[in-house]
Amino acid sequence: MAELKEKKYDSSAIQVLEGLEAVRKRPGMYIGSTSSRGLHHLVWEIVDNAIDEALAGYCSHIEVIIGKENTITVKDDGRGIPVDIHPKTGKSTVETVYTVLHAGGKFGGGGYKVSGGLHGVGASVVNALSKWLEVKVYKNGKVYYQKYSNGGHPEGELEVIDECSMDRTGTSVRFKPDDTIFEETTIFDYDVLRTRLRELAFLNKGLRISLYDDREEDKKDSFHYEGGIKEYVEMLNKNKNPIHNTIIYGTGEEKDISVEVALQYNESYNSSIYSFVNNITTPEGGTHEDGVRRALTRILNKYASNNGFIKGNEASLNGDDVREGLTMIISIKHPNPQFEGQTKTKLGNSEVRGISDRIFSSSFDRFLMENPDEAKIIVEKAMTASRARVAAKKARELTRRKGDLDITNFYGKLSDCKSKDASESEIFLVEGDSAGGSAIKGRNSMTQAILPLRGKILNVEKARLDRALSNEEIRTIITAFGTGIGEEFDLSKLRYDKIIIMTDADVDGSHIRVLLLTLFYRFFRPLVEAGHVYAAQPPLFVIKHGKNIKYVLNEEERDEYLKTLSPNTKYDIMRMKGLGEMDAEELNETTMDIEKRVLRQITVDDTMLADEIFSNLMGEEVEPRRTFIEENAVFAENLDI
Ligand code: 28F
Repeated sequence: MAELKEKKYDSSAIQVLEGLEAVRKRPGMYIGSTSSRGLHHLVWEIVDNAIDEALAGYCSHIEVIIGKENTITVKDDGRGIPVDIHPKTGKSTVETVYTVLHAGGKFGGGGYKVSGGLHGVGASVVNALSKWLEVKVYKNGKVYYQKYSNGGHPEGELEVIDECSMDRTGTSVRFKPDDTIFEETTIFDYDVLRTRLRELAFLNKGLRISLYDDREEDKKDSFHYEGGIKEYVEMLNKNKNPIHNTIIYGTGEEKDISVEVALQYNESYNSSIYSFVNNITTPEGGTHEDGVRRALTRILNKYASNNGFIKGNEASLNGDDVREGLTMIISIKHPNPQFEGQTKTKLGNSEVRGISDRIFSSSFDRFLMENPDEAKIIVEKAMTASRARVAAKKARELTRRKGDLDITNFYGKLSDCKSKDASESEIFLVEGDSAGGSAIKGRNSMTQAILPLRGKILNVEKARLDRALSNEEIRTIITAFGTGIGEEFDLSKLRYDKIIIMTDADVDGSHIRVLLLTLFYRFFRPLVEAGHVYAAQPPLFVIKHGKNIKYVLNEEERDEYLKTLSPNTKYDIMRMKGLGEMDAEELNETTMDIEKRVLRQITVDDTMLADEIFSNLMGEEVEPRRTFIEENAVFAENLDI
């Protein structure tokens, strides 16, 4: 009997090491990547366990500390991980949680794991990818301690190292990521941690989450929201001019599924809807979002027609109408979520549609009844949107008809490429006629189309679709892309694989670039999301020595190049003022030739941040826009250009 037990323990110990070794072999499979994103994922795995303890009702404060040497400490004041022997592994539960793969899910028994990062793989994965990890548990008036090193190997058993008062309970974990795994970087980004921890505090009302950065003096934040997602909506709408005071809020529970919705309308024409399942963002939406959207349209239509807002033969409100200027957060907690879609971020559980519809519609209905003044403001905003939509449709039809007449005008502008194969074709949107002229001469006419932009591009942050369609430059761009716009948008009709913005490296150039990006982000977002949008990078300096001409992109490259020259080389450096300074051949060499150029792909990783940037930069307020255009580097950083 004893022998059998011994054997069992041995084999499970070997399995443990093999499990953690597998994580070290293919870290990407467990944490997505070993880039900065993967590094931060380690923190989320540990924080998620603390959040679970909070959701179970036992933890009210979570602290995260970035240590001087880029270690991370996470503490909670929950019950503390159990220290007794785990029946399935023969080791303490603490050691089980930290060394057995998927311990969180597998050993959970009873209570379910509701939070969990995108991967939700558990604490043992963090241990496997750390140089060392220490865990302290405060429980039973004692402080328990265990340390692991070199990817999860216990240095000893779980032991009692100190005493504490009987009412002190909780778990504290400190770890140092393994720099042989995270080769790119092991430096934690305060703002990345801050943004997500704040979000977790919004999503879990009443929970306090604090962040400290020991690498710098006095760098700390503490987040605690009694109003939860209501306060989240308030923050998101702060710079967007809300059109009514109350933040509408609905909550309820059905069949172990809890639903929370908060919303408020602002002056803008965009909608910002963010949904979450078990604290995980669901950018592709899903049944929870469907249910709430459906209810929003139905309830507003009912209210509008019962109260005489929809006149005569006027059209009823559609989804786009009721979402104009809407900021909304939907947060549900589900014991068994099923994720679907390309990136597995779309909720699939069909029962959730009806549940979220019922819970939201009853509170929204009541709000409209009880607040007629605010209801009127909201319904009238949607009615205006509806009328504008009808007008936009007419404008589009007009564009199409006028388009026939305009076609010579259009083709006069676009120098199309010969190839009709979209996968090899690209279009350069070029600032100004003179650069446009050089680009036409310098291009590869087989695959490269040139569209010079002469007129001003409308700032669509301040315009509805119908006005955007009346702007000639925008109409030309839409015609060239071939995709259509608004309700008619069809990505499969895109005529070019790459849309390349080519502007000067000066203030005017960045202004035009931002206007174009705003247009793409607001009206052609799938283009950006599918990675079709790029910025060309014309050189900033030209270095001439003897017969040699060298173009470089930035100061860094310039200095690098100068170092390679022998000390007695007599050379000239010129700052390039604009695309127009280069002749066709130079432009081709430096900026357009597929073999030699450097393009920046425009990606929008974080839609919430992008939305904030675009609305702050391109909205009504002049000051933030001016500051931005002057310090345009911020844009590159935040938008991950
Ligand atoms: C710093 C990170 O990891 N906090 C945690 C608990 C509390 C329990 C627990 C955790 C039970 C069977 C797995 C305590 N008492 N913070 C944390 N706090 N895990 S992790 O249980 C672990 C599961 O196997 C806990 C009673 N039940 C649960």
